[in-house]
Amino acid sequence: MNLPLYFISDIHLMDETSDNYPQISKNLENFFNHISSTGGTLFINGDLFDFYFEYKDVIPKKYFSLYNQLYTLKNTGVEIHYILGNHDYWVMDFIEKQITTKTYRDDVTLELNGKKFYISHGDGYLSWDHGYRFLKYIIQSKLFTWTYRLIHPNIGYRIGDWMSKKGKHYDHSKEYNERVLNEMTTLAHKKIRQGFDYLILGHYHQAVDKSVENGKLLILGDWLTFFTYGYFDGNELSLLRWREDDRS
Ligand SMILES: [Mn+2]
Repeated sequence: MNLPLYFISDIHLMDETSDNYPQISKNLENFFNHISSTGGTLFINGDLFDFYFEYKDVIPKKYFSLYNQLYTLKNTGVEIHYILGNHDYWVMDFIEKQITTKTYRDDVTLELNGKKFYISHGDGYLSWDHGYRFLKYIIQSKLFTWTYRLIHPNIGYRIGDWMSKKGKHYDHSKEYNERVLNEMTTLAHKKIRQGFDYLILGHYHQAVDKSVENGKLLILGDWLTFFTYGYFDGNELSLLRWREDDRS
């Protein structure tokens, strides 16, 4: 696996006609161009799309420019590893084979340059969230996916867009963010005691770069308001902010 490693999460890409799409798309394109200029490997920690559902013979056209950007990046020799989030779990072979190098439905572990990484979207880890874990189990089941695939795409996307916008509460209170951070810090201790150096998560829409024992917890922020990314140069892991003016 080529260095450096880049990690992004929670882009929650929506319709090309949505207000912030042109800016987000431009930022992404510049970021991907930067990666192709340095080489390396890109990890997407989930929720790339706000809603994605792929059918056997049909893909959603509204993400065409993103497909093009990722396809171009992949063809420059950059590996793209995509850990599916709760908003984009329903991919099939188009994303798995054409757009990414590898797609994962579970957490990913990796050892590189003597460092052990535990990489996850991060959902389902809150101790109080039993209802969520049950819902996740249902909607990610083969039966649910198979049944949903029978719905006409026009209707399936109507429902999906409605659901994803209904769930749009990405600005959390300070108190909630602190509770989440406490839980993820506990999880980081656990992972580090199991022998990992780094726990890298998305999902929680907060940007955290925190030393835990001899390792680190990174919560990657998002590309809606933070525009942050994880960066591993071979020795150190850090959370950086993508600033257009630094690179133009
Ligand atoms: Mn998520």
